[in-house]
Amino acid sequence: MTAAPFENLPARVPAPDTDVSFEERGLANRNSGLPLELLRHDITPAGAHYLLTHFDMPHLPGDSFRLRIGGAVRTPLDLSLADLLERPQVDMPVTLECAGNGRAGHDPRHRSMPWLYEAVGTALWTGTPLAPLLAEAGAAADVQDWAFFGADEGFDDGVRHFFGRSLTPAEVAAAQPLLVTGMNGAPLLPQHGAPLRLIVPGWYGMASVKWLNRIEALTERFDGFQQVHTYRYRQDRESAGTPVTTLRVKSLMVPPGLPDWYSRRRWLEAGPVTVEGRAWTGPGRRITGVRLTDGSTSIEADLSAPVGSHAWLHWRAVWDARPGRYQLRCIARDDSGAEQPLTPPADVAGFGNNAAQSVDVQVAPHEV
Ligand SMILES: Nc1nc2c(c(=O)[nH]1)N[C@H]1C(S)=C(S)[C@@H](COP(=O)(O)O)O[C@H]1N2
Ligand SMILES: [Mo]
Repeated sequence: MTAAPFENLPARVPAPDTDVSFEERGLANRNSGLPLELLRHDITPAGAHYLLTHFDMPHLPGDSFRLRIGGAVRTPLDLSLADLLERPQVDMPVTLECAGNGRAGHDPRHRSMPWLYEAVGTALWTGTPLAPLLAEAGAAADVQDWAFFGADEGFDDGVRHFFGRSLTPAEVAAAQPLLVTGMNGAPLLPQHGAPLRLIVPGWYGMASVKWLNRIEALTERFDGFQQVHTYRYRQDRESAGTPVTTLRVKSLMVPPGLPDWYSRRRWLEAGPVTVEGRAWTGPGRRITGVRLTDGSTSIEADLSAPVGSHAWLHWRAVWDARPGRYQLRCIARDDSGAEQPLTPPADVAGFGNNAAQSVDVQVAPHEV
């Protein structure tokens, strides 16, 4: 590790309260979330898809762009954007969620991007399958990992690095990642990784490296910062932890009724209310039910078919709203038997928080 190049950085110790720091507000302004009412769309409008960018977004003009595939391969490849566009193209709806989504629901809270619920979206990604290209490069027999690097560079914990992640050959074979140049039928936007990004269906967002310009075959496991120092589930700060990989079962609702501007508390009139939302889970698993509860009664939601094999489904339930104040919660379960917990799973960095959403709703007897 290189020596920390900064002095007196603010400590990223757990915050004992729910107030966010000045630095966290800066992160929140750079990294926008999905306005939950747009959960109504099967495919999230590109401008409303959440964003998470660690460093600065690099500017990579398409005409001079190259993707280099090297390391322990038989045939190193050096590809232009045109080369990639000539390859077979696939359109795939994929639900992407940031592993830190829900972090602000933890107490104490790790100081980082303070997401509530909104770091999720489903885009229609267009790209060419990764695996055939890696096969063309030809991994040496002893390759253990493929490392994927973005063109964006910066520091974290004093360590200078390009954003980089890896997948083992077995993970590549199972996940069927795409090398993506298009989003929702248009060229990839700069903030989503233009001109080229990886999409790893079914994995938390960090695996889907943006501004991808280098792939390396490694004969040992990748030890990059974003692989071994962060994106680990840890019960305490000292432990090595276990890697964050695929999505946990989760659901969200469109908050019903009218919002209060500041508190986001909801107001609605008594009577039947259709509550709708989305649910998703990890690869190879299937959502089997979503339950909507107001604290005393529970309703099983009607489920639509998933938008794709790696994308969320739509659900709806009719709630009989009676005067009073409620915490509405939706709780999804999948065919592995997993169900969303009511409280955040313990994790020091707030990763993988799939605790059921809670929406504060006030039901009035009469119109105001
Ligand atoms: N090069 C690069 N790739 C990256 C990141 C990044 O900061 N740099 N952030 C990752 C994380 S943590 C997430 S959640 C997703 C977010 O993708 P989006 O901004 O297109 O929604 O990109 C991933 N890929
Ligand atoms: Mo993320």
